[in-house]
Amino acid sequence: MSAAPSTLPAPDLAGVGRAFAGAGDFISAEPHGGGHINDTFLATYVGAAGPIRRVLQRINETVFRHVPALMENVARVTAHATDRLSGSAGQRSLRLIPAQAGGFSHRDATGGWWRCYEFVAGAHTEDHIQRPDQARAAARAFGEFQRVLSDLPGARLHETIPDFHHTRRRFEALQRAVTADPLRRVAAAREDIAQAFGREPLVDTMLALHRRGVIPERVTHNDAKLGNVLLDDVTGAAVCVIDLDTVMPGFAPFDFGELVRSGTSTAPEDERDLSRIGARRDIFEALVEGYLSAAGAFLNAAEIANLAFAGRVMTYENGIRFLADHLKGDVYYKITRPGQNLDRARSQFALLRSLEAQQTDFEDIVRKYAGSLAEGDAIA
Ligand code: GN1
Ligand code: MG
Repeated sequence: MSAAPSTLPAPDLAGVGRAFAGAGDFISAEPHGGGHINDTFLATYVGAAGPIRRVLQRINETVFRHVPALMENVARVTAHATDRLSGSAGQRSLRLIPAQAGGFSHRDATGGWWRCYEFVAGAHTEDHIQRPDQARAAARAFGEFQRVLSDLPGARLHETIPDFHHTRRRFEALQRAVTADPLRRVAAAREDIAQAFGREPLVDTMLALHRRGVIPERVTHNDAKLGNVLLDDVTGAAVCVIDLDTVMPGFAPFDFGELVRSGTSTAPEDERDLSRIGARRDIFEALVEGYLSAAGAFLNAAEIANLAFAGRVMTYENGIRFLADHLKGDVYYKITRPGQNLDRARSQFALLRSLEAQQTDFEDIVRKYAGSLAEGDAIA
């Protein structure tokens, strides 16, 4: 679930398909995958050696305002990751196909921006973590993704959505929504707003650790969930991290935290029966094991010490985003029934309470897999 998809005119897929470099003759393209933000198509070409498939994607400019900057990020990140992962038997990187006219994007006659990726065969996505092996695979994949990008050379990446995980700014947005109350929804959400405001201490900790030089800025994915990893059809192993539009500067623990938020709950994101919501310990443990097996080598002690905490922050941040959107009239997250964003906010706060209740245990799990943490790195 996510921002509303684009409502652009039906694309000239053949024209778009031909705009990218040499795969033979364009045959056809059909909608592909379950993404809610961009429009994605699987295209078939026929080349000298037989059929070739590619992924064509129209980028949602309502969500991503500055496509050239976004594409510069994606091109740098995929080139570097491809280089770092080449020769390894495990994970690979998405690879962009150049446009015939140069660069990696094509602007169609209606002004829409397109890009083209190599198709990764023999792999699929799964929406929700149900088993520890999925959690381990996904967390390892994002750890590996961060690891190979930890030495990305050159300038800081562009912020494709400014302040995306700036929890203080998200908190301020909620405050503004409460004050404006454009749809008179505040009265019925008093309890939820009180929960949100009562947890304000969660807001600044990571930012303060960053300002003190304790938590570094790195290249992070920023939407780390199982659904953004291609899994091998046969073995279930992670093959490739996808959905790279939000790859930008961030804090490594927040990717882990987003895996915790999106993956540990016993119930769906919009569950209304709060008694059904809890954070699964077995999934949390598998996330820690998988993530640290890849990222443990480059993270500093403070980042590791704040992994469990980051799970609480990301759960809180998503909760206040859903709540603010409910108060504003569901302008960002699509809903399929009235009150769904309020339900989502409530489910996030219920998950947060469960994470809080298991805080000591979960921090012990991190310590167990991290070996010894340096003294003095406060677990917030
Ligand atoms: C959106 O579309 P999806 O599910 O990958 C959102 C995430 C939220 C998530 C909550 C660009 O992601 O930040 O965590 O919904 N992505 C954007 O379900 O806002
Ligand atoms: Mg996605």
